[in-house]
Amino acid sequence: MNWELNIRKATAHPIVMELVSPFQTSFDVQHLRGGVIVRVETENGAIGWGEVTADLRPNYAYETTQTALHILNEFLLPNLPTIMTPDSFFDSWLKSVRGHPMAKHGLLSAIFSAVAAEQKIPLVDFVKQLAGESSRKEAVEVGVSIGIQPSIDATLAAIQDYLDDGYNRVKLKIKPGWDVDMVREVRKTYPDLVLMVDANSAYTIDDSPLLQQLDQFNLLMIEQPFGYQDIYQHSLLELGTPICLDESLHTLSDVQAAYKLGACDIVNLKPQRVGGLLESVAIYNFCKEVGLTMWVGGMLETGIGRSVSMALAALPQITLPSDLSETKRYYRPDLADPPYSLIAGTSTIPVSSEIGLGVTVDRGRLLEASTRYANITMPSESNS
Ligand code: OSB
Ligand code: MG
Repeated sequence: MNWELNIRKATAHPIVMELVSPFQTSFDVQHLRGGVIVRVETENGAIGWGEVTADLRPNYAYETTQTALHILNEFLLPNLPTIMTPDSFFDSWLKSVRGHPMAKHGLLSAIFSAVAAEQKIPLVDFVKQLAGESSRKEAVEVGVSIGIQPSIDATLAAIQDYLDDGYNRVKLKIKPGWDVDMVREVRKTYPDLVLMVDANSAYTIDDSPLLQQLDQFNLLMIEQPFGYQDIYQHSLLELGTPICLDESLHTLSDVQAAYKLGACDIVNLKPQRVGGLLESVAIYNFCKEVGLTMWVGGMLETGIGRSVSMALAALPQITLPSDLSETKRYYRPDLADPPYSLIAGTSTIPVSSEIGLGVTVDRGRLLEASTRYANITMPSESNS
């Protein structure tokens, strides 16, 4: 695929979004989500948008809203090549910044959605071409990720609400003290539910006997039981339940190492965590070649980031349900329209066929979200 992009202006807008309900994981309880929205404008007048999901606190990953702003404003944006071509992404510009994958993903998303806008094609078809695929889905199979609840009853009620909405795959967050007994109760009530758990790195190899008890519950997978940078210890874990890696996989090379060591059966392909769509597509093609199963992870992103993740999840070899739920489950209102919603009676969400990003950013709501960011001084005071 050939294209050339001439960027006139690129800006980064920090945001704080208010979640419709708090989201609790093994590492945090979240009421607010920080991030940065990137906007690019081309010489031809096309607009592209992207989202950096780096949060107010460095707990899922080391990046924060402020580090992303710093990397974008001081390094990536001032040195943007004036003319971009497919090859120029691998030149010294992107490589000159080590790490900071979420900042890079936000900027690359804005660039690619501007390219799609100029080419007058939906982003999903741009991603399809980037991956070298000849087809893509019209709708994406999705599940819902449910945070740690105050009680078993609250967990069962939350599950029932989402099943009523139409979701048919549920992911439950677990942590030490909130695992085997909780899952047992859920299984009793929902013997046939497609169910999985995500530990967000809360366990160590010494917990292996406890994790083995989860094998009796017929889980689709267990996501990221061990350290956020670990691959080796995951390879030592003997489980009947398939192991999925999230936090540990930062690059294609990590995925290759995990595959070779037998550390993961399933890949959570999260574009934010691997530095954008280019690395995502490289990982996608490796997994396709060796037969590793994939799905696309979420980071409570707004419709802007979600459009990009939806485009990735529309690739044919993403065969498991992705963590890309309905917009109303995160933000009311979102920063972009229209909201993503389930097709009634299914657990699928249609991919946008609009030209470019696929959603329209509401400038007023973006300004409100930026004002919320400006009014936050200490994340530790205001985020809980
Ligand atoms: O571990 O997959 C995760 C949210 C933020 C950071 C990490 C994770 C998550 C989720 C929610 O599980 C996924 C979503 O619905 O966006
Ligand atoms: Mg996860």
